[in-house]
Amino acid sequence: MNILIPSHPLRAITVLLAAALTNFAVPLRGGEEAMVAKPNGGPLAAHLPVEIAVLTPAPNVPPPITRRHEAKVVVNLEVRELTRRLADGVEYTFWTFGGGVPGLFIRVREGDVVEFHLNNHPSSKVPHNIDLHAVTGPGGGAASTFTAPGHASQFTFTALSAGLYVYHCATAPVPMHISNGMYGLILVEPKGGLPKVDREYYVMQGDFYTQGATGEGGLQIFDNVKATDERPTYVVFNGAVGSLVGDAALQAKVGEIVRLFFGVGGPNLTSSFHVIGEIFDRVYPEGGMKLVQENVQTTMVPAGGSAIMEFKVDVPGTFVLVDHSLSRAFNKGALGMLKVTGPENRVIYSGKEVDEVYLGDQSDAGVAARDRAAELVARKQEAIASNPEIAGMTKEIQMERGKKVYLQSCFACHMANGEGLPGVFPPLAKSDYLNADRNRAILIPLKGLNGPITVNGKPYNNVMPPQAFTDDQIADVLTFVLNSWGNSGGSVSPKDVKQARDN
Ligand code: HEC
Ligand SMILES: [Cu+2]
Repeated sequence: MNILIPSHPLRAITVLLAAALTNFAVPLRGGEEAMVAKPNGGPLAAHLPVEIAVLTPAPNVPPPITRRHEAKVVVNLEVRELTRRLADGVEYTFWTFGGGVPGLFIRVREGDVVEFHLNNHPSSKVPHNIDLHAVTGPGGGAASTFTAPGHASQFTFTALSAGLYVYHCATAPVPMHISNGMYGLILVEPKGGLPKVDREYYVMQGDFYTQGATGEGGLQIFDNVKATDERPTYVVFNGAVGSLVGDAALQAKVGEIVRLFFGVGGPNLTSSFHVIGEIFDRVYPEGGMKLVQENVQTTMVPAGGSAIMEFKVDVPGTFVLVDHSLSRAFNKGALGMLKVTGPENRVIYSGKEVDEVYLGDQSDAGVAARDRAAELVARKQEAIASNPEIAGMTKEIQMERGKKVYLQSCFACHMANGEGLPGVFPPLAKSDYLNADRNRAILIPLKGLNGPITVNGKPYNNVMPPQAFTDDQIADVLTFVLNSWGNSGGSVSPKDVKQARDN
């Protein structure tokens, strides 16, 4: 994001806040009060037993709810902005509900009163909120949960209607927040619970828009033109190409009934969801609870929608989950696997394996090739790093890259020429504190810094949040700072940063 040229970080937040609110026709205050207060003036659900919700990362699902009464359920969800693998050799800075894409799975029961806490980690760069489609109220909770970095919000809602619902961030620009991975599922179980099955899994499809073409390596950034044109570079299950293949494939045994909780975060594409070689015995279309369709081959799931599929696995083998708009599956990543083990049943299926035809580069051989290639790339990089001529060029490249990182974050507080802000943000220019101890300096962007320090004879006692950058970026920005504005020089390598991070 490059819309902010703040002279102070708080001003940046105010600008964003104003921008976000103008995009909502919902009164912030009024909505909040209406939901928190009860006619009798007492706190909501004071009479109910209190439970802390178990939240799970995909593809896991929290255990079924066995209680047969209502409860007050406390949900704690933390927003983190994290750089992770999107495809082989491709990194992306995801904005996450709980540390991964999709966000943590939430499971409550019809009639439960949900006390929702949205916490935005201090390392985040922008504010976020949450719109849960399970909520009846302004913005699905968005109006009450707008949360700046380092802040926490709370609101309470009653889960009135059973169903499987998408939740997502609704902070402007909304398509960008969703494109960065800000979606997940909340299941409101019907009062009597769902029928018992042997396995439950959580899968969400999402479309991603990177400035580089599909497969182009390195840290990729969000491309707003492609997003607006709905031309994704990746369409994936569970936040990355290959997140459900190889050792990460879903598992089941012959004879078991599998239930998939499937959602589409979007922001733009619908899914023609299909499992190659299976028929869904039952589908709860659109995540609703009233109609159950039987014997379905492919179910259409809208953006911001969901479906539940149940099927018995009768024969062993690898069953491939796809969006049956198949270019997405074979060229953009919307492909996962369910591996079923157990005895053959020649009556149902004769046994000829077709894995290689269907799986292509996601087959076991493909995954092994990927791992071997990654190992060789790492070895090549090591050999390059130890060549002195290349080392000199590396430093220059680092300086330029580091400047970009500096302008993305540090300058908001330490100012464009590292001069700082008297009494508030210490200078990085000619900083005796910085130059005195390189190893200590590496830790500052990694872990943050607070408490009293003295820089160039002047006292500071403020908080610097940890900076959510990759090891490469932190190495680059420190190298840039150490070689700018009269500092002592030297360089920091990604290896140095990794060492500091691990210690
Ligand atoms: C949100 C504001 C903010 C941002 C962004 C920020 N810092 Fe800081 N930084 C501070 C504050 C405040 C301190 C002093 C903390 C204290 O008082 O203990 C500090 C201290 C430091 C120090 C040690 C003191 C000195 O002046 O030498 C270094 C080095 C530093 N920051 C580097 C960075 C780098 C590099 C970045 C970008 C990757 C960065 N900071 C981003 C606020 C910020
Ligand atoms: Cu957001």
